[in-house]
Amino acid sequence: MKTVYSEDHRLQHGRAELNDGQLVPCFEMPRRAEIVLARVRSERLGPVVAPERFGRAPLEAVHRKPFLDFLAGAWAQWIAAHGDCDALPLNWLARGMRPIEPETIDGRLSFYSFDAATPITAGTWAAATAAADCALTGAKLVAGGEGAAFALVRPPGHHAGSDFYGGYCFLNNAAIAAEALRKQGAKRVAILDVDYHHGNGTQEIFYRRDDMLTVSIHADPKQEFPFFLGHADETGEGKGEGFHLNLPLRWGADWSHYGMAIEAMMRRTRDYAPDAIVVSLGCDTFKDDPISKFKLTHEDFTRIGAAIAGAGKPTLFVMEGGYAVEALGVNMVNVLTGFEAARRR
Ligand code: OKP
Ligand code: ZN
Repeated sequence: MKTVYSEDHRLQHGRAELNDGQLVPCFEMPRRAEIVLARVRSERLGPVVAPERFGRAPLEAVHRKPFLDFLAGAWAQWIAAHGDCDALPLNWLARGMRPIEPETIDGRLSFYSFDAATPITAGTWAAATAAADCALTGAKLVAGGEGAAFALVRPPGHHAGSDFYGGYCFLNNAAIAAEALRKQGAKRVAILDVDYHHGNGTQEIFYRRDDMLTVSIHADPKQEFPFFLGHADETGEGKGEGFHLNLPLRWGADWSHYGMAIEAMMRRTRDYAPDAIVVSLGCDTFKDDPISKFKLTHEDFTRIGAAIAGAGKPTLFVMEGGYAVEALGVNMVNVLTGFEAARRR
């Protein structure tokens, strides 16, 4: 399969995030993409192609305009107020407070974000839009009959919602690509999220819709970030009721648990009979991931790819998390080669 990649991901290189009570170097770093690219090349997955530029319209199909305006202009407003250091929020709304957008940059960061792990830097907007363009290029390849494609992107996207950012995510690359696939003729699209963390942004964006199935396997929000979405009883609202499936697993889950969740994910996907699949591909389920508590092995990622191939649908893989950086190339590409090997059978 083709890999869509842009070097512009390097423009997002935040210095620090708040983790376990300390400001630590960002886990979401440029080297993540570089190690995956090296593995794509050494395993001869297929050609690496540059993205086309799609502009604002496909972003506006998923995100609210005021939020996009905020993201595009946040750095300029931050540097005018505080000088050249990464922009992080310091407080958020709680129950009883009013969601009125403040004027100052500190207030606006608080208004549009949900964590202190997602620094806005000079290159954030350029990097995030390049990632969205890669996902959109992948969607175009898949809509054009490619069978499968891989958008090798960072920053990731699945925590970004219609009007909020957080969890290292600014624009929801997978959601933007899924919406583009709908506009290019797919009647139903399934978004399968196998990142360790719940895809809260993706779910929020499509929660009232029945033309997008969302399925997420993730650490139980009673134990894990993002904490406030991803429970098993969340199944959709309005006509979206029954088109959103959450499969939370407890800390310590290994293939004996994860494999059953993958089977449930693929059963629901087959019932839905989508015209295309978008995979939010996180490999932070790996046993050595520094911020996660699942126990998947290198081989388990091959199994995930094979299971997804079983649906037999045009499939776009969009990179999300994975912070055991040295192992990330092997784990990501194992999913993709596992998919291709199973599809050839
Ligand atoms: C982004 B993606 C753990 C803190 C978690 C944010 C995690 C964002 C994950 N001590 N901080 O889903 O991989
Ligand atoms: Zn994750």
